[in-house]
Amino acid sequence: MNSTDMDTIVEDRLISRSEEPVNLEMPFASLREFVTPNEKFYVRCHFPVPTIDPTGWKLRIEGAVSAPVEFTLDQLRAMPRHTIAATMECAGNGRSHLEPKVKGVAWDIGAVGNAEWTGVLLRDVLAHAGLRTDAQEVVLEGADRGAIKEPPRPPNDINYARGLPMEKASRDVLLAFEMNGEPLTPEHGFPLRAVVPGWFGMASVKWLQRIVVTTQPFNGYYQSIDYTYWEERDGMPTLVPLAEMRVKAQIARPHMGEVVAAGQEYRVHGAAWGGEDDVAIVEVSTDAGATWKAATLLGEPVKNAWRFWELDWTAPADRGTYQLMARATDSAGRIQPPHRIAEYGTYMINHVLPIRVEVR
Ligand SMILES: Nc1nc2c(c(=O)[nH]1)N[C@H]1C(S)=C(S)[C@@H](COP(=O)(O)O)O[C@H]1N2
Ligand SMILES: [Mo]
Repeated sequence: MNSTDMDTIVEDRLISRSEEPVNLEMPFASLREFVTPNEKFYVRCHFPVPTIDPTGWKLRIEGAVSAPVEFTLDQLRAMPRHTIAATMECAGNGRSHLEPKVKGVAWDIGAVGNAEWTGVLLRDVLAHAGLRTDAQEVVLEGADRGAIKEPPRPPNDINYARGLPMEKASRDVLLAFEMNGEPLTPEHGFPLRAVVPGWFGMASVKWLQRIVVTTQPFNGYYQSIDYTYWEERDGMPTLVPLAEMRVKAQIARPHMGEVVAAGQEYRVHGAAWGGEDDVAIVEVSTDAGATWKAATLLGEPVKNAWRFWELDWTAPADRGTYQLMARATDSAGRIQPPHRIAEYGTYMINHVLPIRVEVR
């Protein structure tokens, strides 16, 4: 093994964060493929994975529509299909790095992946049902259900459900039956899931069974109690449902605590993504944030997908502990914050994360 491979053997297997419900993350240091293979794509579930028989399964559309309709899987597959790329990041990705420690799945930085999703547009399905003029939101309901354990909690079992504003729902949301050319696996939402491009993962409801068009904002559990953050509106802190992803660059190599040989030529690389805007700049600091250098963005930008980047670094001749950092800026000029933003609670962890490297 030459020195470039020192301490760089990383397994491809997903890391288990919990068994029931199943939560798995990708070892981010194993980042190689622009399109994350299905078996390397993180899994985030709130309840046990439901077993769904596709022959009896139907998607029901109801609420503020001309008439309720149902679609079988075959009917959906016969509609005009679209394939889109979308990077999906769990809003809690990076949580284990928060100080002080907070509750929730203790993700490292691998609760993110990029896939090609095939399915039908939500707006085509809504058009079949006919939207009423007073339609305001689109609530997506999954087939998975269970009890919430921590108060404040609804007294009975609930289904996982999330609402979307009509503007987003009728623009680019996909109802996907395929992930990277394969039927969805049970963990990723078989037979049908939503893919909400540019938004944190919680919006992309899996195991879809029902769509309810509402005339009022939906205030379900995962919209009001969980998956919210504090935003200052008219001078008042207001609870707002999480939505768009925040611009972020992550370093895949070196990984936290990696040992690098003194004076070694090292390729620092990783991925960057944001919400609905493209990544414009990635900068890297190899001196704990004192100075920054532009990294090279690789390939061409793909709408709603992450962008790989790299920077050649010569490890210092002096042994010691060094801190590497990456930060991204999107095309709207938004940049990663240097420090944690308290209002984000246990979510939207996009402040600059120092990666400690041991130079020997
Ligand atoms: N029905 C349902 N949909 C869901 C969830 C869930 O628990 N149930 N988890 C959400 C969250 S928090 C994330 S991050 C993504 C993860 O999708 P994945 O497991 O395919 O990576 O699914 C979302 N959709
Ligand atoms: Mo998530």
